[in-house]
Amino acid sequence: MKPLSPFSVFRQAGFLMLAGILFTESAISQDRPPVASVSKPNILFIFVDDQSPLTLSAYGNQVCQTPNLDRLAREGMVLDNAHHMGSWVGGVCLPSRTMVQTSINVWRTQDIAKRYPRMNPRTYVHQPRKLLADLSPNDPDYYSMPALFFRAGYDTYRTCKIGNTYEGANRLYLGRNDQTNYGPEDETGSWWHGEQVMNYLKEREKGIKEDPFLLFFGFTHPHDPRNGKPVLLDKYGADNTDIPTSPNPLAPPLQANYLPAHPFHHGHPGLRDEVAVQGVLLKRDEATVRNELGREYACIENIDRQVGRVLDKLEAMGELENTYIFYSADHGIAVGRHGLMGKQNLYEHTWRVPMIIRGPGIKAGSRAQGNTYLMDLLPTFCDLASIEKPITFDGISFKPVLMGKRNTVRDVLYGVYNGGTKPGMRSVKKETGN
Ligand SMILES: [Ca+2]
Repeated sequence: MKPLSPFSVFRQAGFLMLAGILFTESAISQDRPPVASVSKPNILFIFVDDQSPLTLSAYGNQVCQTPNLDRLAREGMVLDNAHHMGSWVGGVCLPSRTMVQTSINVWRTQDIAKRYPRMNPRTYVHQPRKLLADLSPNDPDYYSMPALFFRAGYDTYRTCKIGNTYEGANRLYLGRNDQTNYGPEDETGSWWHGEQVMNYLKEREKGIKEDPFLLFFGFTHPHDPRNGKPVLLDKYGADNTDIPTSPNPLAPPLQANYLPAHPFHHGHPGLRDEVAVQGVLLKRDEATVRNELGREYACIENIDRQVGRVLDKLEAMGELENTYIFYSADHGIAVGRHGLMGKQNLYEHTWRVPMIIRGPGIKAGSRAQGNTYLMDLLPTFCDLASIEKPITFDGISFKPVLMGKRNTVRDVLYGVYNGGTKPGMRSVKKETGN
């Protein structure tokens, strides 16, 4: 069946008329609810690039140290069966991030993901209020995360990487400080993203910002090149440039499903992730893979430190208990499992994503299957913020899971990857559990 564009969906549903009734007034006047919104919860969305849940102690990892994410899990809920839906391109980030910000499914992201070129930091002018004012209900971005939350009276802010992401929504956050940070130093690495959020919270502390907030707290790591901070590289027995020829005993052990080569061709000839990752290239020997794991863990622990800074700040400001915190990644990654390095596959280590949530009404230390996709995040955010769900969403809210009322929100999960040779690969997982 031919994929439906957002516009064709609107037409089929007679949605233009409905949208005219529900949304035209606010689109024209930019009305925002005045005071009632202050009682709404804040949402802090922490979103990292290329991280398998299997790297976190909340999912059984015993080497990578993430005390602040452990705290989130201890004080909140862990979902064991959260997934991204897949990709039609090697840059899995792009459809994934489009799904996150619009709640449309993987096939429909093909219609809009590349509508806008990536931000050029040298020429970019951030003018979200003008763009929001000009948005038509016929435009898919009208129903994107920053636009929906702006109209609901939220202050929206974003920091993340620049490339392979959905620019149609990125440009609509009221505050935006994006930079691509693969460096080992603070100003070129994850600390910089943390510092942007800290600066935002300091402004809020001064009373400059009072509306409830939606913070898109994104990181560039642990996507490669995994240039860890020297002190953390030492801890995990890894080196950014001097790749060992024999395993460093301090490096993380190989995973149980490590293979020196994939048993058959993965279906994507010349794929960057499988042939050109800095420090790895075509090598899959133990020393190289363990070094790369050490670099990955160093990057993850550094992200954890930034999460800790922000959690402590929210707590000191008295905002923590009114804030829903979500931690997830745009997809998982192999890093040696099954002889692969990349994310262009549908093994569990890649198809699944971390999903840890803390917030009002969520039982501390709880766990559920969930059976969620990343495109369910926006409907869940809307549900928690009492924002009406537009008809454009393909995802569904998993608030009932967060509140302990259900274990899953669907029984069957589908995954796809066809960014390489066609027709590509598919995965179906049936897991009941309600
Ligand atoms: Ca990614």
